[in-house]
Amino acid sequence: MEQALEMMLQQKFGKSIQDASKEEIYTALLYVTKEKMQGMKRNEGNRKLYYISAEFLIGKLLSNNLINLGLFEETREVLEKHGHSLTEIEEIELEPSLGNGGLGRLAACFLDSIATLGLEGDGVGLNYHDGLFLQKFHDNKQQEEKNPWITADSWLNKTDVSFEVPFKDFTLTSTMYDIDVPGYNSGCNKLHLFDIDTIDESIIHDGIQFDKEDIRKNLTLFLYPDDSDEKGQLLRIYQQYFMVSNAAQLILKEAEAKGINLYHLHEHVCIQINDTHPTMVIPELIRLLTARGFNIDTAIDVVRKTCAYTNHTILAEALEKWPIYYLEKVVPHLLPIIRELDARVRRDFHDERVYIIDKQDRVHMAHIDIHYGYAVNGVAALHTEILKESELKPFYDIYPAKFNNKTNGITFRRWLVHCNHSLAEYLKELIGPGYMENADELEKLLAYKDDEAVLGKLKEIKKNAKVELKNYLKMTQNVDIDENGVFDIQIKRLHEYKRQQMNALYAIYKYKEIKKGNLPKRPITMIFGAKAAPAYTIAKDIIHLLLCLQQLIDNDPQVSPYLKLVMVENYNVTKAEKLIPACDISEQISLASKEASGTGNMKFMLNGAVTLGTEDGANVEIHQLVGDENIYIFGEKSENVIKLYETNGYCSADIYDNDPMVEELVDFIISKDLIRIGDPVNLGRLYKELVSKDWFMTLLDVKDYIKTKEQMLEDYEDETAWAKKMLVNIAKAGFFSSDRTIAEYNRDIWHL
Ligand code: H53
Repeated sequence: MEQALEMMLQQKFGKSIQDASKEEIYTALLYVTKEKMQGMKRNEGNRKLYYISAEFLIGKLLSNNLINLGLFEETREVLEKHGHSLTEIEEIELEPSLGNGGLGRLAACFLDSIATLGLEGDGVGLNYHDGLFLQKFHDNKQQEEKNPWITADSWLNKTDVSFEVPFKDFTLTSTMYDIDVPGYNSGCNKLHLFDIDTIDESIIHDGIQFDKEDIRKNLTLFLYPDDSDEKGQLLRIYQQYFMVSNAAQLILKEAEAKGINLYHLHEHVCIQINDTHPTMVIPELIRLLTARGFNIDTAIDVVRKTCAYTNHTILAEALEKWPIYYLEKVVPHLLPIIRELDARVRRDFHDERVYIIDKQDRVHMAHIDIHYGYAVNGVAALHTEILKESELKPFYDIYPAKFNNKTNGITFRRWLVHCNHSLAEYLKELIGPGYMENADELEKLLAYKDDEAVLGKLKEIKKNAKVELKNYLKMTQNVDIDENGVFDIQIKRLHEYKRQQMNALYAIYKYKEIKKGNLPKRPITMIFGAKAAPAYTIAKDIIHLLLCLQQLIDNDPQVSPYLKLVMVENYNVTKAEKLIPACDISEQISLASKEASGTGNMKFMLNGAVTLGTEDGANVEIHQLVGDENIYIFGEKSENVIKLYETNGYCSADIYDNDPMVEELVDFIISKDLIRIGDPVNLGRLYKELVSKDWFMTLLDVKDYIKTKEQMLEDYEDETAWAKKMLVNIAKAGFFSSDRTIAEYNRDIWHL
């Protein structure tokens, strides 16, 4: 590495490591790493996977690639020898925000594990120039700015692969960019990102505004452009079709190059449809096969044996239904095929709940996936049960064999080895390096459950991580936190079902308690990180409430020594990597039944945080693994929540009117204290929402939540008992390795 780096620095900048700037060292490292990856063997198999996804939240790649190439330690040492630190060099890399949350990060973890298991599988997505918006806080409100990440020197490799993508009024020519995906101790795959050459970043003005109709200039500008109006929704259809038409053409091109008989395509190719965004790949592939002479029956049959679908949500709003009229405006050539697919369903099943086109002339994308794919999976045990027993029951009744569960996972290379290097090293010392490839070996840690020295060391590692976070927050946001406090962290997309608003009510509770003189035994540091979709009004109101609370607490000398609330600006993968190792209490407080899985919950436990959660998503499996002693569960169970929805049995106003404690907490949102700081429109709207609607049942669970968190804070004071909980959480996290998840996908669905 030292030699390679020296040579690259000479070649690019005519400098030695000694004289080079951080930027120059970063660039040289980038190219050294790229060269190494180009020299790697590509994974090969009998059947190749194409993982199509609107999001790939890959994060910064330098360290991750170095780890997987086995060069991480060496690079650290070389840099240190010359007075640099890899952490500092890494700061120079811009994070590609090609995803929003769990869905996109899961896709990135999966690419890592697919390559690591030596499977042949490439990702296919879009090369968004500005990714998800950059979040800034101004006047205690979120502002959106553009978030460019593509620079002259980047991980992208331009290829000469290009396709013609036909839309109603014009045809676009694509360019394919590749990012190498090296496996850990294994071969290499690729992430293919499609783009067009005519994108014009200069059309963006006033934050993230742009002309939504100028498709040639805007197609791959942003991930999830504002779709609160028709123009925005049409743009999403343009993006989705562009993504899948390129994917389908790439798949056929590669198959033909390998000499595969397309009538046997399914024996050589498998397509994973990640959520409904890539659904149009089904009619598109049928279209392309019929254009090559297939009759429609055979085309449908081959495609059905090729495509599999992962569902990531039961929220109706996230299950896409596109008006036919939109599809007609963008991709009229797909409509005859979609109508044919619907006609076949109507012929075979007399149940309008499973039709593809509904009475309002909307196309249900998930229905296409389920009828015309060969596998459907949920992402955690409870989620899959809910799909089978309620959300998708009519489909499960028709195709029981298609349904299966694949509990999500995370790559330990990024979420332990990279983000918490000292914990990873200590574990290696204690139980050997085997856990890096076989995560189940983490259980060996259980042998040290009563070992004071080991527990002490775990505490020390946590403390150091807190100090690092403290320094980072000071440097980036100029906020001060106390490393002796308990760190309580909720970082995830801002959504009412995830209930950041319930956590805000806890902050209000604690604020009032401290005002009354009921002081906590040690300072409590509540940390939030979340972006709200630009058009999601209530989510933005929740951010406003949190920022106002932050200011209120900071300015109150009576409260601030005991309570701190920090909203981390522009929460992203890089920030998650700093926050997770420092966490004591992991907030996983979604309304039971609504969080399909969650993956942050897994990252936190792996890093020794204890979960405060509802019986939702993968929390259920975490609970089973660690046992009652090592997790704090509260709130209504999912069966009851589902019943409440079915019977319209929940009325937040009843709780508000009859419970003085709840009333007091909610009223604080529009109290003089807060209105003085904040915007009465935002705070008033949020107050009203909670009292008169509260669709995600905050008030139902808030008291149990507060009680359970108080218990947790009390238990935290028994340091040895708490350290044992940390140890058990780490030891039991092995199940959540994405290597396990991917091995299951391959065993049950992909057969690569
Ligand atoms: O997907 C994660 C789950 C999580 C779920 C998330 C998700 C998105 O991030 C975006 C859209 C969507 O439909 C689902 O909310 O529970 O862990 C990966 O499966």
